[in-house]
Amino acid sequence: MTDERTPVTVIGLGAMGRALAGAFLDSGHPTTVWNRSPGRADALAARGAAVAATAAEAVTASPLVVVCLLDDASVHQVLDPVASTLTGRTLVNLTNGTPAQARETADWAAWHAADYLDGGIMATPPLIGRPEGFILYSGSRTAFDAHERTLAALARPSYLHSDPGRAALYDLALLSGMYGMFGGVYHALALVRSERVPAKEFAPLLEAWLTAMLPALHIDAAGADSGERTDADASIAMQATGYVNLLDTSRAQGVSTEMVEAMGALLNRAVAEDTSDLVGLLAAERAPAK
Ligand code: FVH
Repeated sequence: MTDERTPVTVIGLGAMGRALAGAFLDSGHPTTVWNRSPGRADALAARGAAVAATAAEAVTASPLVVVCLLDDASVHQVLDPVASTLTGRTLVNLTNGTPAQARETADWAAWHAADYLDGGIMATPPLIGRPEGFILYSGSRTAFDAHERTLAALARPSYLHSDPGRAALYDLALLSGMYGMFGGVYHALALVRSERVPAKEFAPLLEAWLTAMLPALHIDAAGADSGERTDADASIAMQATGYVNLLDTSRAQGVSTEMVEAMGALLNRAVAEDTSDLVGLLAAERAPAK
């Protein structure tokens, strides 16, 4: 277990990287930062961060190196040329990516004798350093145990699995839930606006409805695991019939149906295949990666 003053390096000073570095500084960690474009470190430097001149200098400044860049390609553009400097350090990659990319980067880090944790940030920059957000980690358990207290400065750390791809899988699945929900929200708001109802007047009802429906996800989750989803309370055939009204009304009122077509198609497929297992229709079962 490290103490709260473990030196840390943050590579990537976009909106999220600046928030991460700021949280480390607030927690008293000696913090070194580096960014491709100069200038983004100025406010952090004023708060006490050391600004490295090169990525190699940044890596060698700390035993714990946190990277938060745009995507997997940018991670490798920055780190591949300085890979040898990672030997003996812990690399924590908080860049959004795929499970396959996480596993490849873990193998790459192991090749360079670096401990590796992949992370999925479930927070926006303003939530970093606050209790509402959390960060999912997978990969080296040893690295997580050694640095858990330091990483807690960013957001509540949650270790998932030794498979480095697990955090990315959960991250993407959680984003899927969020984007699906907001897609429906945007459609709902467009629908009421099409009759000039103030969206702000309708929003509390939408919140109450979504909140009431949310616990149903546990029934769907249990059904997805067992393959024995029943639709006794709300049959799929009934839902498919009612859904036509949603689509027809949208079209009649000039509201784009692009956000809601897919669910209608899935309901129709479930009716055609005589199943209420919507998750089963979507999922292609495959063996766990590791
Ligand atoms: N911001 C958010 O709300 C979300 C919350 C959940 C996690 N995501 C992920 O975090 C990664 C970084 O996101 P960000 O918001 O910091 O993104 P930007 O503000 O656009 O900053 C991007 C940084 O990446 C650098 N960069 C881009 N391409 C390269 C490259 N080829 N070589 C080196 N660095 C590169 C960029 O540098 P610069 O443009 O300032 O020179 C920024 O530092 C991301 O994976 C989110 O999905 C954020």
